[in-house]
Amino acid sequence: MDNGNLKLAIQKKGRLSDKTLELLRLCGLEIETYSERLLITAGNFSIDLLFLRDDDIPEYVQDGVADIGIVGENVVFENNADVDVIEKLGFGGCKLMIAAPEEKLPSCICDLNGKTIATSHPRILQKYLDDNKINAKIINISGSVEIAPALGVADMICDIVSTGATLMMNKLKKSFKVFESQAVLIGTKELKQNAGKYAILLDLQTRIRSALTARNSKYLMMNIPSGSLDNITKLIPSLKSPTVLPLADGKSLAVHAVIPAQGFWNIVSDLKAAGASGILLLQIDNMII
Ligand code: PRT
Ligand code: ZN
Repeated sequence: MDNGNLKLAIQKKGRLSDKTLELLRLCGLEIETYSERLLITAGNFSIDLLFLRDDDIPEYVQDGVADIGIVGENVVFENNADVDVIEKLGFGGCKLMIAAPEEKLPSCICDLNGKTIATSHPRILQKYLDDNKINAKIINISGSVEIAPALGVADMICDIVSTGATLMMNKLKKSFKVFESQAVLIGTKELKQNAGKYAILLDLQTRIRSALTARNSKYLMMNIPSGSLDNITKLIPSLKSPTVLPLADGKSLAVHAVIPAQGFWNIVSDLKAAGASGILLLQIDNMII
């Protein structure tokens, strides 16, 4: 029986599981440790979580068994699933790359003609080859693709690369990038027709965007001599104009600002040189946007 809750499919156990649960908790969902259960309801939100193998998620969402899902973009495209990609989630980033032993490394894409390429992403690879008018043979392997050249099964591989350590261990070198992926929120095409569930999705989407913006931002606090306010505000890559408060000593100000997380270390020495002291950088859990 449909209880009216939005059904969200997530990876049960794998590379996306921890980050997915972390994001959902940042969105305010209460999720108890799920152990071996396949379905749980969030404590305080009208969402049921379905724990699945990642390969099954696009189809479950396409067929409406789950309303939405969190899965790698590569899996969505590989399964050719008829779903909407609602939001990119900024984790689980990886690249699907052609890699080969040094002596067989292609120097131009035309070198792939006539070659045998092992992959667990045959559909994405075939599209890439077609787009580039290359005629190569694809061997579909479900796991341990990286050992195919050493076994003589294929000339090269097309596999997911994140740090590159697996390629190095197998004496393979990267060549062309076939696809770039990250975790995405997907939804069934029929979702808008269910007003109740669609409203829950919009609420969840606002929370996800707030959590993602917060993750990329920090709250900067510092004290500065009153005379250096102009100099200092020019240095801060603030998302909004900073908050400035007078301190009790009559000659200093406290300056607070939300800044992009990445740029902070580039401005620290300039802030200090301009007289800033007591610099604090705080994590932000959520930013309502
Ligand atoms: O059991 P289930 O079917 O649910 O999981 P799975 O084993 O099929 O997938 P899983 O958990 O390994 O990966 C889930 C998703 O994470 C993938 O679909 C990608 O979207 C994303 N992702 C991010 C990765 C990687 N990084 C990654 N490095 N998926 C796989 N890898 C593998 C890759 O296949 C290769 O064997 O890691 C190896 C390369 O890693 P590096 O760091 O050595 O380059
Ligand atoms: Zn899988």
